[in-house]
Order: sequence, then C-alpha cells, then structure tokens
Amino acid sequence: MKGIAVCPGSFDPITYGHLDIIKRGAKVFNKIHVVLLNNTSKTPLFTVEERTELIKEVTKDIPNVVVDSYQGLLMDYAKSVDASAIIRGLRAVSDFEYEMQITSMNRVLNDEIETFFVMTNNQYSFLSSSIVKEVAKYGGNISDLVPPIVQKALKDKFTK
Ligand code: COD
Repeated sequence: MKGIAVCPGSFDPITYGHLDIIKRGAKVFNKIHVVLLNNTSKTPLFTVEERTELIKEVTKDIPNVVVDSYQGLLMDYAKSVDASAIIRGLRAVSDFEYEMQITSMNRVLNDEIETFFVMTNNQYSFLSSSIVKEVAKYGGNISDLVPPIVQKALKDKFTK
C-alpha cells in the first residue's frame, strides 16, 4: 500500500508489542510516522523527551520510520504530515470499545483519514506498557517484553 501512515500512542515506554505493530505497518506503507501524543487518562512515567529518544533508538534500523511528538489532536497531526491512514494495534476484546470510541471521534474530526487495525502477535497479546512498568518496578524479568535500552531506562527510573 502506498502512502503515509501515522502510528500514534503514549509509548510509556515502547514495548516489543508496539514495535511489532510499527514494523508490520512499515512493510505496508511507504512511510510511518510514529507519534507520541498525550493520553489525558494516563500519567506517564517517562517524559516526552525520554519516550521519544527510546522510540528513535529502537526504530533506528527501520528506514521508513519517522519519530515525532505532538501536543494536540491526532487528526491535526495526521493532516499536517499528509497521512492517509492511522494504524492501531488490537490485543483483546477489552481494547475494542476504547478503539471504537476514539476511531469514531477521529472520523468526525476528519473523515478522509482511515484507521487500520493490526491484530497483535500472539506472543504479545498480554503485553502493555503498564504491565511492563509493574514487573520492572518490583525487579521482575522484562527481557522478553522490551528492548534492552528500555530495560535499562526502566531500571534507572526505579532505582533513582
Ligand atoms: N500488541 C499490539 N498492539 C499493542 C500492544 C501489543 N502488545 N501494546 C500496545 N499496542 C497498541 C495499542 O493498542 C495502541 O493501538 C498502540 O499500540 C499505542 O498504545 P499506547 O497504549 O502506547 O497508546 P494509547 O492507547 O495511550 O494512545 C492513545 C492516544 C495518545 C493515541 C490518544 O489518546 C490520542 O490520540 N491523543 C491525542 C488527542 C486526540 O486526538 N484524541 C482523540 C480524540 S478522542
């Protein structure tokens, strides 16, 4: 598929589940903008700068990925980079209601940009940034859940 897609999220921090969605999107679209946005219902552990740096580091080998952050509406960002699509990941039925709500709202804001859902890889179906933070906080093994640089960042955060 040609064109530009936006892969939005709070990425607090980026996990192998996010990375899998980004890589699969990058095979389909010419260019993927991974953009860090504010989710008003979440209080982040990492700053915008820290999260952006981690995403840049773990996606540096994917040539058609651009990493960005934006204060504002996803659809305004998508329009500003001339995107034709939004990519979101789906893990379980529990994701569906939330995704349906924001997709419907986004369509009201701009009905020319389509949202595409990528089904999670089985091995990451349980994986979320929240679970990773909880396991890391209590010193559990997260090596199968996040890239090494993210492991280190979490360790640094929780041993400060
Ligand atoms: N497997 C597959 N997909 C996954 C996995 C996994 N293990 N983990 C996460 N994902 C997917 C999520 O389903 C999601 O699609 C994406 O990765 C990012 O996930 P998060 O949790 O980092 O990001 P969210 O859901 O907090 O992002 C919400 C936004 C920040 C995109 C949203 O709040 C937003 O658009 N904010 C800006 C304001 C706006 O425009 N709001 C919309 C109008 S209502």
